[in-house]
Amino acid sequence: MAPKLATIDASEPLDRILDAIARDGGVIVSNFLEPGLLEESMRAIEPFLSSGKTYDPKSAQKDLGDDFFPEGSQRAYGLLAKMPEQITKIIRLNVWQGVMAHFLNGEFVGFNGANKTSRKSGYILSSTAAIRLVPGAERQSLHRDDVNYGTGGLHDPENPLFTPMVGCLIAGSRATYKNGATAVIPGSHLWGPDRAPKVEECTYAEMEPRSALFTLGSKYLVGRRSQAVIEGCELATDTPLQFAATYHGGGMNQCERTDPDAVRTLFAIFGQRDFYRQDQQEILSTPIDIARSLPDDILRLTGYYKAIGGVGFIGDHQDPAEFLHGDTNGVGKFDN
Ligand SMILES: O=C(O)CCC(=O)C(=O)O
Ligand SMILES: [Fe+2]
Repeated sequence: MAPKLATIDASEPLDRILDAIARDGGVIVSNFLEPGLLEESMRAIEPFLSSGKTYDPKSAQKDLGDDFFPEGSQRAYGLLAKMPEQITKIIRLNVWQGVMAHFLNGEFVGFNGANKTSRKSGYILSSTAAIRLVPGAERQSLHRDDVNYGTGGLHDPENPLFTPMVGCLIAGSRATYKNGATAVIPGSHLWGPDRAPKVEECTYAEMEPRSALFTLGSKYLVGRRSQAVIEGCELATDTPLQFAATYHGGGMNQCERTDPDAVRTLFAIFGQRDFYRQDQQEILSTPIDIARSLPDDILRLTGYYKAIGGVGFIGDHQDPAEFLHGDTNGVGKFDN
């Protein structure tokens, strides 16, 4: 098993948290939530998970492969609609904002006529979900969260840790090795693309409730400057290459139902760079009745279907187009 990820208390200087993420690709932040906010969050999400219905990994999410989401997990998406007060408080936390700002804000320089201008970009919510593992839940395959973006052509030599998104998994319950704590390979954000992750290389992000695991979902950009740190890949000397981020995946829940920690619940509250979206919000700009009358090829060109990697999903990883036609469907009306 790999050495454990660093655990740093939320009250520590933010730089310690940022340095650990840059070094290891991930960190556990203890006391990330106040006790009251955890209790509220668990109360708010319970009705959406307590049906006991486990997630059918073959229902809609094909983009990342049939087995991306393991058998035996329960998932509730779109948390801003399900627990708006609590998500509001969480994404206002200094640590959440500080980590997102550090890894996701950018600065771009260009000319507007003769004027050289510098503009800053920011971050927004990428996706939200509550993920519960019940006894018998299987291990998730080890993956890098940036796979959905496929940002293969991007290059920012000034920022070798360029990342489209950052993962944040908050422990709603205890997360133990036995109940399926997230497996993480520290340092794997520095690996080349040809190195396969192995279960033996993982550590497990065991957390007390209220802690949070941050992981990079980055493309690691590699030019000559940083070759020395790359393992498992031969590099042409002056070719900038991009590598992706920290390998991780949900663990396996090996508990008996009677175990006091039998159920593992995490809140995933991911952030992403704010420019990864359409320039004009065509979907919000188009009344639903007009959208319903548009042919499929136009809907596809307009963004009513997910990108190849799966970004742009709605509900249970479905294409937005699926929600246009059903009587009971419509904007904001989803099961998940
Ligand atoms: O359930 C977990 O511990 C991790 C989930 C995850 O990595 C994901 O769904 O992308
Ligand atoms: Fe993930």
